[in-house]
Amino acid sequence: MRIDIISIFPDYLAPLELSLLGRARVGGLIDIRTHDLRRWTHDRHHTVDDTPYGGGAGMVMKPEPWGEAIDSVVASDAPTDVASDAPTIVASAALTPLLIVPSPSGTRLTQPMAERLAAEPWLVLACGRYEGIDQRVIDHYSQQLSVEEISIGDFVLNGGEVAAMVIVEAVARLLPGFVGNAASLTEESHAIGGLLEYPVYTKPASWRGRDVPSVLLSGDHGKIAAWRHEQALRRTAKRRPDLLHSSESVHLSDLGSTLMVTRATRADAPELLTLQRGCWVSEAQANDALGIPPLVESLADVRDGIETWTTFVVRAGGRLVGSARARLDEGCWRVGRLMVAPDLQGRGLGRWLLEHIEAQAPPEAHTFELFTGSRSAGNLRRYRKAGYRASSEPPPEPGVVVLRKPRRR
Ligand code: 6GU
Repeated sequence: MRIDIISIFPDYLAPLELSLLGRARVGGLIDIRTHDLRRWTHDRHHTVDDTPYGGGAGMVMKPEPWGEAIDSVVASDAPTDVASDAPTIVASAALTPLLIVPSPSGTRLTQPMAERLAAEPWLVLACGRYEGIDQRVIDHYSQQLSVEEISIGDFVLNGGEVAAMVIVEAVARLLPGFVGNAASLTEESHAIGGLLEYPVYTKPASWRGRDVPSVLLSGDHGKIAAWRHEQALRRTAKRRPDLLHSSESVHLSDLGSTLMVTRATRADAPELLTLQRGCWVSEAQANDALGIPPLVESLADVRDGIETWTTFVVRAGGRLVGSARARLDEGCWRVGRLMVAPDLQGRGLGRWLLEHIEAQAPPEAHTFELFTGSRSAGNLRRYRKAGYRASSEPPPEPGVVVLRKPRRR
């Protein structure tokens, strides 16, 4: 990935040379180039700001230096394959960067946003100072590039540089190869079901009279997982109740017990049959299709399904409350039979299951695919929100819509 950062204080960005980020730069994983905006001024004082039209306090950054700077960076050589130091050959259409303008008035940076940015080949960050950059710069580049104004939180900094460093760090660490242990990425705060991370402990077992919670020394991994989950929920409820109430999180506390997710076995077939019938009635009614497979399959069919698909079941206090399955078909991870018990719908469990089944895709999978009834408005909305878009492929059967989403690495 290439990242260009334009600022009147390029020295402010020196920490980007340190630690893991510095190593990723030296190793060629990421090509960060900083630029001094004043290079694109032409007066003796290298003026970059002026008073605001309409009056008011503070200064506004002039459009001309920004225009020249961004034009020059965008027109510079396309991102290079820094690992080999050889320029990447860009076929026909020239690569254009995503332009990011850090601003307290921007959209708030979130982990899903960082993940989306990490999939871009080239980012240009334009760090404003003072009261901001003349709006015409943003309007002008919005016509030729994707432009995003991004805030890192509800507070005000003196300029975009620190925010740019926050954005760069949040994005760079998601690049494949940035951190050795990929599991440490998926288990951290905001990555699992929208919950904050549980508290962690290391040796010694007793410190200044405080003991590590005994469950962590028990060696019982089931109990440890349940305890950590409980702690994560408590923390989230106390510190960030907004996360529990957002549709992104699994509102597990309402389910009255810890959820257990396991690979389905033949023994799950009877309950799965019951659950899928309960779940597909409304789908069948909405689409006027009472003969759909989930409603008419026999117990033997469900057993066969478990054996031919990677199937997961979710249990709450022993009760089977959800399931999803998938299998690989020519690079496509086909997801199906996503279901949540009717009385537990609307709490994010379906979304969690979808993310879980997506995460099981083998490395060869480049696309996720699923389908739903063309009149199942709720499903269509939920899948759209999860990044799926209708595909132009002919549907496997009439009355359904095939939805796809490219896999993000
Ligand atoms: Cl991106 N810039 C500035 N100046 N202040 C901020 C911010 C950005 N995000 C939060 N506060």
